[in-house]
Amino acid sequence: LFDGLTEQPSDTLLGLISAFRSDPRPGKIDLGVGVYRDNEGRTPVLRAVKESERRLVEGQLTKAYLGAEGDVGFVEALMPVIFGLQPYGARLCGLQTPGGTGALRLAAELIARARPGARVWLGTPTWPNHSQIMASAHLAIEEYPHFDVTTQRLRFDRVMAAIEAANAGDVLLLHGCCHNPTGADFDDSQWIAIARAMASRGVLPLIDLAYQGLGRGLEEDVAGVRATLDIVGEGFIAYSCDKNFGLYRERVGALYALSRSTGQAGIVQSNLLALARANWSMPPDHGAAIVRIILEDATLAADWRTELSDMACRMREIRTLLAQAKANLAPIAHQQGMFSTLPLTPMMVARLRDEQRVYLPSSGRINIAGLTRDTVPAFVRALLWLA
Ligand code: PLP
Ligand code: TYF
Repeated sequence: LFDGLTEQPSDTLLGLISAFRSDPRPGKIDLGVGVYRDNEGRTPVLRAVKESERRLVEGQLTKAYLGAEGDVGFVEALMPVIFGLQPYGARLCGLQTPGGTGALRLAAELIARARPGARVWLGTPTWPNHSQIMASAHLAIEEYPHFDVTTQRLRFDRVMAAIEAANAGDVLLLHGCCHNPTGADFDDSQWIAIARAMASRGVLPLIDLAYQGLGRGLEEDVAGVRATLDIVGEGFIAYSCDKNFGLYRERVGALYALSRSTGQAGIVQSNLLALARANWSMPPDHGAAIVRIILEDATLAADWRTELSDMACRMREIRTLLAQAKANLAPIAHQQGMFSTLPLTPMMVARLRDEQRVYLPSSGRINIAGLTRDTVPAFVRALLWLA
């Protein structure tokens, strides 16, 4: 049975975690996997999450099955956070998924089922899992450059050209905010232009929203998402709560689909539920219940917003410090969220690791939250040493 298998590469990002851990050198800096860290280098459980979990443990009376849609209260409580107070009524359906990854997987399978010949357009560089997930769902992938790492310029012209080249029914995968791995987001007027072009070409948006609130702010970060759905009138949001609630290993996500009519939305939902049953049957409950309890309690929700905004603020401060410390890091101050990608070769990345104790993936991506006020100077010195 297993004779036909060949060895597969491991995830290089996740591999960095163990490489960093086993390095005994003091003063080592980890800019690898995308996990938020505070100014002391810790990834603490958020205050509101701790309190919500305490209430959950005390108040939960049963662990009986919920169903393929997961925690409906969670799915609904997130809606105003993502879509605002004028959502789309019954044209919008959604279900809980195992992380944003599960949401992307389900969207991909629904696209393959609804439109077998559809192509998915990916702006590169992007999160490596995007192409794996689309390929696993047997979707054809088309790539175009989203960002030029050498010049640190967003290629808005190329996304517009991709939409022009797409067929009606193709899908454009967009990062809702805090682009992984470049931090290069569209501005509000670019979002509107992209959405109008998609609407006129019949191209469908699949928006990966994994970092809401970690960029400019909870509302600001979804302005482009909302404009796109308003203008195109149809599309998917693959949502992750794993970064903005710090729940990573709990695997908390949701997939929302906006349809053209309420009748169509019912059919879409029934297909999503059938696909979920064939994949994981039902999503894990704990993390979604934590998020629901927070969002349904005004005090806990306010505390979550404060702590989230503190995290975003800290990353903006690091961005400013980097931009001030070295002229060619200036673009970092205008990028959003947890990541930027520096024009470093794999050889340079290896030298940074071996000789300067700085860990990052060979792509040159840095996790901004891996730096603190105190370690920015050492990192900048390491970059100057390279040159
Ligand atoms: N999309 C992007 C761009 C991500 O960086 C991540 C991070 O893991 C995800 C989706 C998936 O999130 P989750 O960990 O909830 O599956
Ligand atoms: O890009 C990152 O670092 C995060 C975490 O297979 C991650 O999105 C990385 C790799 C992976 C799953 C999550």
